[in-house]
Amino acid sequence: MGGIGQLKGKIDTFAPPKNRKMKGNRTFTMIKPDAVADNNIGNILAMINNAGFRIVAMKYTRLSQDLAGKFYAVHKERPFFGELRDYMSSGPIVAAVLEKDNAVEEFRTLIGATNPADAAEGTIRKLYAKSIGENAVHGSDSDENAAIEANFFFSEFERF
Ligand code: IDP
Ligand code: MG
Repeated sequence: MGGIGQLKGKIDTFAPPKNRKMKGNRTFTMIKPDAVADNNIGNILAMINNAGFRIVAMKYTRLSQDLAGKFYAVHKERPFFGELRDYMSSGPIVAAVLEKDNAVEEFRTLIGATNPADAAEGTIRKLYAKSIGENAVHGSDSDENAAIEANFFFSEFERF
């Protein structure tokens, strides 16, 4: 046997062991209009940094109705879509990209359940969210969506 068959074993020796394969190390977040209006930007950023996330990109901005609808297009068939679009365009937000090993999952743990009534003690939503809709922060739900959402707000020159 020759050719590729012979090379295969050699190539495999350069591949990282499967048990060292790590989930993505970046996620995307927004501090939502209710938390910005309540002057909780500083408190929430402190929790994010204290939990070991590094801020890779950040901006203070405001979504139009149209952009809020585009960002949450995945929810357009849900009964709360109109309410969500109105709320997310109702005032300024802080958008940021965060870095940590296994970032998506770790950040979802830090923010807590969508409904603050169900969120664990000490989570951002437990501390600062008002309701299932006005729930203080966004956190990506997968590595793929984290990349899509980060690209929605930031160019490659705005990430460090
Ligand atoms: P998540 O933000 O925890 O991932 P999703 O189910 O993806 O939750 O919903 C996106 C956002 O839509 C929520 O963060 C919240 O702001 C809003 N939302 C979700 N469920 C409801 C609802 O039942 N009523 C009003 N707004 C909702
Ligand atoms: Mg979600």
